Amino acid sequence: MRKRLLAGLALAGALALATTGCSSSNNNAGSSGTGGSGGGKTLTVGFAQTGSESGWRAANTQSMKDAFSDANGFKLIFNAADNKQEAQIAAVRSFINQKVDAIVIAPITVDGWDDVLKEAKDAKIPVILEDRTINVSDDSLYAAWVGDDFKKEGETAGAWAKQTATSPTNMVVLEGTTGSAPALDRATGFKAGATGAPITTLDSQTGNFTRADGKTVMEGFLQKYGNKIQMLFAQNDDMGLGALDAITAAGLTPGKDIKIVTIDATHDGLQALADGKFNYVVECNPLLGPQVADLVKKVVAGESVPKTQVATDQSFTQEQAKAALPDRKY
Ligand code: GZL
Repeated sequence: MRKRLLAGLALAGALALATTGCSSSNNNAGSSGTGGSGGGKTLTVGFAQTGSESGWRAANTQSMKDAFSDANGFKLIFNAADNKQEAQIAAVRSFINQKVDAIVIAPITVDGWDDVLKEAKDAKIPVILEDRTINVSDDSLYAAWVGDDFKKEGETAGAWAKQTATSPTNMVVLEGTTGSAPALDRATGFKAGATGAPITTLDSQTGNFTRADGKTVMEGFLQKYGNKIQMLFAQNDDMGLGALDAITAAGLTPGKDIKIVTIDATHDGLQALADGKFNYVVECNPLLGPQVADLVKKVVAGESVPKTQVATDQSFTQEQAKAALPDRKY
């Protein structure tokens, strides 16, 4: 039976911990040095990031680089795979060949991970997942996952859409990367949250979580449906921001002619919300670095760690965005 760690099953709350007796030892050479924990030596960690597709990703990458610093006892080997899973798997294989002490992956898509994770297990290199979840035949192939509850984010967006659609409403959807956990789970969550709402989905296509593709796909929607479109659900801020250009170019007013709900709550997304161009934004916290670094040290030291850690997310109205913007960290 294929197992999928569904963030939505994770308990609500700040850091839902489902402790297992998970531990790992590895006898890799790693790099010798001082300052790290994990027995005092510097830990060499390979991090396979998705790419640099969005503002959220930039914040997540910075959080990880800040946490996996020399001063914190790490030597970080960073790879961004340009959102190509085959490149990301190749990066993991490279980390295995370099005999790193641990591997961290933000998996681009949910499927295709069994083989390379088995190779890491055979090499006695622990794997920690951050951000996105995966489908695996055996969840002992990774030590732990830290991320956000995508299904809950979708439900929150769907509940807002239901509350907003007081009469029959035509909606279009900009989906995230095809086959990625956030795209799959946010869609599932939105449907659950919007159950019973008079919302008709005219079209739903991937914009690959990028501004450029969000704009291009929205241009296509507008050419096809014009002012029949009354609502846009963009599965991340960046696609929504790209769509703004298309909407205004079509002579329509975003936030008024087309109500817009997005997910991430990056600075630019909250700015669009505060400016009245978006109508509601659900947060997906990218600042996961400290939790992941703590997990890596514990796993390498053979300590028991929680299998899942779920970050807390909030949501924002236009007024809440204006109040939050001055203190936002990303
Ligand atoms: C969500 C993350 C998604 C963001 C996008 O945790 O995987 O990928 O929502 C990012 O902005 O590209």
